[in-house]
Amino acid sequence: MAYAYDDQNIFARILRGEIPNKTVLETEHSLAFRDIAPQAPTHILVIPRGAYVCFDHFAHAATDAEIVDYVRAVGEVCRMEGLEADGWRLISNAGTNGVQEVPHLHVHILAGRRLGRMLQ
Ligand code: D5M
Repeated sequence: MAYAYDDQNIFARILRGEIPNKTVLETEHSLAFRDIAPQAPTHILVIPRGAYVCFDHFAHAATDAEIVDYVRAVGEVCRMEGLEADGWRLISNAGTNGVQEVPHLHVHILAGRRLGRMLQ
């Protein structure tokens, strides 16, 4: 499946510096910043700098360097925020059924409170 990327989506605008963000980590291929509407005491979004709509688009089209950088960035954010002690959750919504609001790949890192069961 071909993914059409909308370069006016809000995360593309953040990457271009058109909208401010609360940056947590910047790497060569990734950016982590705080969610504007946090669902937990720690709620951070990690995005690749490249124009990828969702996880499978990224997995198929990104370079190995981008993928390694992105996975490492997620882990580094967890380490920087000291999340290993009490745990955390990763979520990546995709498409209509996934209720993805922003069509640029992102993972949510949620932590700082006991989260409800979701996978039932
Ligand atoms: O979630 C998209 C997430 O993006 C949602 O939790 C709000 C967040 N969001 C939207 N605009 C901003 C800005 N400007 N800064 C930070 N966070 C933002 P989804 O998985 O697509 O449903």
